Amino acid sequence: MNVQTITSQAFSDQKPGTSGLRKKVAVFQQPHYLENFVQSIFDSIRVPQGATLTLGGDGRYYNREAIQTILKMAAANGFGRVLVGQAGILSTPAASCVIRKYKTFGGIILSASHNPGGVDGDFGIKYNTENGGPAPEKITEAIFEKSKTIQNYKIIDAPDVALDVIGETDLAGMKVQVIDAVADYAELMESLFDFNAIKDLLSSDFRMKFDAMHAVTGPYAQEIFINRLGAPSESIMNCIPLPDFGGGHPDPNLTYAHELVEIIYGEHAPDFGAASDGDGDRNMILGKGFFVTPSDSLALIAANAKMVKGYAKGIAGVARSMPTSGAVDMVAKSLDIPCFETPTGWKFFGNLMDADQVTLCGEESFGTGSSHVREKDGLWAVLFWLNILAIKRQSVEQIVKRHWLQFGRNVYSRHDYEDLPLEAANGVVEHLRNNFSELVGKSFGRYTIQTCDDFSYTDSIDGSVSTKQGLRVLFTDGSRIVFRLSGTGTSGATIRIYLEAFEPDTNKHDLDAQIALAEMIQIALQISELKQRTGRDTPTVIT
Ligand code: G16
Repeated sequence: MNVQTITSQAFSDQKPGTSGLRKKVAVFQQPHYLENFVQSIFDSIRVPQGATLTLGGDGRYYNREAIQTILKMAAANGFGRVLVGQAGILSTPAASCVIRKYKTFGGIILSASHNPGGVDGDFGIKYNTENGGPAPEKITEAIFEKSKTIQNYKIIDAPDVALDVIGETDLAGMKVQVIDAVADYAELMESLFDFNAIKDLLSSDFRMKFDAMHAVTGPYAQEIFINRLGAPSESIMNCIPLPDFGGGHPDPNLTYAHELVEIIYGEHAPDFGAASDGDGDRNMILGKGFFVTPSDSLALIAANAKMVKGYAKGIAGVARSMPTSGAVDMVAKSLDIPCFETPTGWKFFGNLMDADQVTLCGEESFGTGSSHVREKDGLWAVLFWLNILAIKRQSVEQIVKRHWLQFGRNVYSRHDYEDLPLEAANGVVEHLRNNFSELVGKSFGRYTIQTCDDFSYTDSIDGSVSTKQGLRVLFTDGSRIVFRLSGTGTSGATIRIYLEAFEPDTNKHDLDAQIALAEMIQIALQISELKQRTGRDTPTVIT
């Protein structure tokens, strides 16, 4: 094998965020940039000779080029086989499924998730370990440290490998196996959900609309909803993956999935709507003219899990990220199962699932999942809802409102202030942090602050500690405001303000969240001095 060792400079900006390294495409196109990060991964994980790697991405611009580079580097670094999704495409949950099913030595996933793509958009890369989940902090830190000092990388000199046809190719002694990951993933879904019951639902007068947002789930949706579940073809939209996602922002929320939102709030709306993001791990659930918050969706899935085939034996426990509402906590309490509160980022759920302490987990950022893989899983959540709907035969709105009647409603909203100057955003956080002691005991109308803290987390399995994971302002009545800097943006800084108030009064369940939380919103702006420090007082996205 003709291995070349290429000398290059180190890059000190390769710090993986909440979900891997994300930068503008142009940054990744700098000479040696991608190669340095990939070599830093390989050096940090100590690849056993002849190991198998999983490789694929969400199909965004630069996916194919990056895959060819990584294949040649994998061959030079001693891998014996690489499983690649057909055409270089793997959704993030499908990658996790493939790593687990074929027991590969981890995988590399190319995606910037919900961030826009195209030549001027974002690109990203992350490493998932053998359990199929995102690498824990100790590995991502090691990769980052390596990337600051690395001097050279290994690559072979060979022509590109054909990736469009299923089959096997030899690359300087390493096998490149192009696989049908859509089939692998669809089989896993069929083992968890009652496809016959969903088929019956979809052949009744029930209508659904799934929006793949021109991202990676298109082919998976076609195979599952249309081919296997027999839904009419108009049940799916934007299902052709495009390198720039059709110019859209593939983030399934009320702002960016506006095409679907207009349909679901319009005349002749279908009964059920759903969307998923760039790499297929996020989901948004909608009923006719009705939005289900991700926090409520998690709670509802947990409450109804036993009626679904793959979870019929019951769930071991649940976990949610700290800013996610406490709705699932209520369900856990009534089921008498443990409920864990972790920092934002899917990687924090992995240890709990590996130790069988948790079956279901979720985040307010449109992520829901279970121990069937080690990533959040957009289509899985959609199928879970369809399975519940197939059994209950009630509307989405009725199901959610009945859930609130039983457990109470956690009124919830997230306000995002995107693309802020970095210094101003850090200033807001520092200002709050420095004022904790003055805030405690302060009253604002009917709200009084009880405590403030900087969330830190100790992993009960491996004892690792993660600090500075978001600022919590807790009120005496159980309401809370959380402030957090996003870890996934690539331009400027994003402040997220999470607002939550528990509402046991069923007469108030119909209130719009923005109205119910109006006072809290004002308190958040006041105590953070957001307007004075950033010049903004209106969020760019409200969910
Ligand atoms: C990533 C992580 C999620 C996390 C989210 C937070 O999502 O995988 O676990 O909740 O980031 O984003 P932010 O730091 O911007 O609030 P994804 O879908 O981008 O991989």
